[in-house]
Amino acid sequence: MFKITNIKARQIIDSRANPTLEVDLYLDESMGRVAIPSGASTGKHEALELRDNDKSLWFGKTVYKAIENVNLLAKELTGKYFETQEALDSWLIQRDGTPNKSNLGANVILGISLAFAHAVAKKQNIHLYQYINEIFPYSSISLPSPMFNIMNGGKHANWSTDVQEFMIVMPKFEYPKQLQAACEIFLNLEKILKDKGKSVNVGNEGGFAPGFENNEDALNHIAQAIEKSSYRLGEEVFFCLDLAASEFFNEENGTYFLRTENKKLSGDEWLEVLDSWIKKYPFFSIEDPFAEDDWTMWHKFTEKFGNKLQIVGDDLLVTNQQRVEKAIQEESCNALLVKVNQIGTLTETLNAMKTSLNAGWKNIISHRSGETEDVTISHIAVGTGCGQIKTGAPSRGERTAKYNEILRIAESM
Ligand code: 2PG
Ligand code: MG
Repeated sequence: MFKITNIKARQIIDSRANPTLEVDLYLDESMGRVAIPSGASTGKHEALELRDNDKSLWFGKTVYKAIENVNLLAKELTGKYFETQEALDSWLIQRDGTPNKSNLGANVILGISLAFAHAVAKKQNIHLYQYINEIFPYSSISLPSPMFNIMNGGKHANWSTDVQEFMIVMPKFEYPKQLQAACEIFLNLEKILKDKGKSVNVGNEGGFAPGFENNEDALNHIAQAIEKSSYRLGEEVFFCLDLAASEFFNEENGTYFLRTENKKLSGDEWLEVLDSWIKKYPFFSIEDPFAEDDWTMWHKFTEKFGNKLQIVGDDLLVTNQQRVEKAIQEESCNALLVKVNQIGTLTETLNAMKTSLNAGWKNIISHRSGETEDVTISHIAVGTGCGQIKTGAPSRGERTAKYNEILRIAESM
């Protein structure tokens, strides 16, 4: 039994200069602290992130109402005992009473849920990843293989490319060798871009965002950087993409519009473009190839490539167990991108992961494009033994925080 003795909340800032919520939860002297991340290319089925929307203040992004809600819940929860994470999370879900947490705010609920997890781990004198594994015992503790997002585009980089994330993965290497290889490739990519007189400024997730005439050009530059670093593309290093296709889908006429290439494509035409890329480059994983409600195209894509590619649902699934179940039934993809703030409690996150795992799918723990120094997701990735994490480039402190935490975790194992 864990007795909540105090809960506090404050407004801090995230990596995009936006306010966000930080929550401290006390079980006597054991304090758990968590900062809530925030997306830019958010799925429309995500749980509600409560913001004040007062445009005269910080572009409407302040979270004072969320702090009030934490304070309100603090009054109700202080002195209460909870036996398990699930018991607390069920209490929070019921207290909110809406399907998308629009009453209290998913950021409020997640803050309390995750801060409780941190505090319980502390109280038990174990690492957070060990606590996660206690409540998610379906895979053993293991270090994840990262997808490093070394070239940014889409909404994360003012549309320098249509593709939001160009990532590399090295499934045959171990961590930290993967980190070393990613850093070497990243630095060689910087040199290549500089030699061509291109910008080496980075986007929201730390990857370069120089802008190209077409999306394939970005892949060609990364291929050069891999070669320059003496790694073998297609044997040691593979490409992954997050297309975040909802962001360039036109709901009115059902077309996909590639700005950099000035092409307006039907779902089938867009699938043909993807097919041509898949034939040409060694891909390991493709995320959100179609819009969040374009179920027909998701199914067509998975039918065609599902046995050779990891096909990842992010905006499609929003870490929501019901949407995962629907996607399993409709054979829409074969992997779940896991983002705690899309759903709002640790328990619901783990339930979605369990459903995905039982269907023979893969799970990938993910950051948001707006992040803080918080390292909770590194522990979730290790503790659930899911094998994969997506947390940006090896650049920008809020991204390196996660990679560095995995190094510390590795030492403690
Ligand atoms: C994504 C994420 C994280 P955002 O689309 O996968 O990379 O972006 O947090 O903006 O939704
Ligand atoms: Mg995504």
